[in-house]
Amino acid sequence: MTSLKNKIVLITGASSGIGLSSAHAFAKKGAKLILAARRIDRLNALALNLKKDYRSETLVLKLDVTIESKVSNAIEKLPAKWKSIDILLNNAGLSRGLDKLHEGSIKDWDEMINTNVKGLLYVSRAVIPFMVKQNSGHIINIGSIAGHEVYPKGNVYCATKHAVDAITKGMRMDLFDTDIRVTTIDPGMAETEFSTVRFRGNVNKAKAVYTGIKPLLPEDVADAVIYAATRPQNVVVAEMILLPNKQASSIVVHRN
Ligand code: NDP
Ligand code: 8X3
Repeated sequence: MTSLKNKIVLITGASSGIGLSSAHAFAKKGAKLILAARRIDRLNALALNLKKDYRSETLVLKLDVTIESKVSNAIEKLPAKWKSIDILLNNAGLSRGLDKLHEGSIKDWDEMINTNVKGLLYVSRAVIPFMVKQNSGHIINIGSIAGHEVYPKGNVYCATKHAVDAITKGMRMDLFDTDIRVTTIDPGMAETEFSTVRFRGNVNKAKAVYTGIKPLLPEDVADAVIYAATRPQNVVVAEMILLPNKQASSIVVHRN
């Protein structure tokens, strides 16, 4: 098993959902955490909780992953003792809208592409050179079942997650001669703020997504992340698709 004690873990999108649950799970294992997102108040509250619950050392980073100059600057300016990141959890992401392509909002498309694809690339481009220099590290991307299948009106969101799948495979090939590991964890329906963000605060519409099914909890996804991160160094969990029971594919869902 790989111990996570004192490992430095950078989590993007740590202010909510899967990122927040992963922060707790890594902290419980004794990791030191760089918590990144745009909502700094939430990150500060999380850092306090982690300190209280696990005596964790954390660094809070206000970061919008869509702004390349800010990303590279933030990573470059990390204090020396935080620079050697052991695990990068590329989790920040979102969906906006659920529309037929020819009726979709270009602003929504830009936001999804800028966050889920370009944001993940910017953070990876900034962090991986340090990993290559130290010849160790683990990149864990949060993809999606939507990176394996397309569902009606999911067009651009699915495209961004297919891109994450391609980028993950590319990363693994480009790093194959190093000791760096690359993983993608690809969940199906997980109840987080994801659907509230997708439907711009329409809570009823968001709740309806999970009606009659027991979705994944963000803790379930965090569990899978920890599983991948703690395998022995000779083992790479390349890809893990995680579905709630009674979801057989993006659109085949049995609801009570
Ligand atoms: P949440 O909405 O609960 O969390 C999303 C996180 O991403 C927030 O912490 C948010 O932080 C962060 N984020 C969004 N945009 C940016 C940005 N520009 N810069 C920095 N951080 C950003 O949703 P989930 O936890 O569900 O989503 C996490 C990941 O899981 C996403 O990549 C999503 O696509 C993926 N996923 C989710 C599934 C689900 O059903 N929930 C299933 C499969 C995959 P802030 O707003 O503070 O910046
Ligand atoms: C999130 C899961 O099915 O809503 O990636 O696209 S889904």
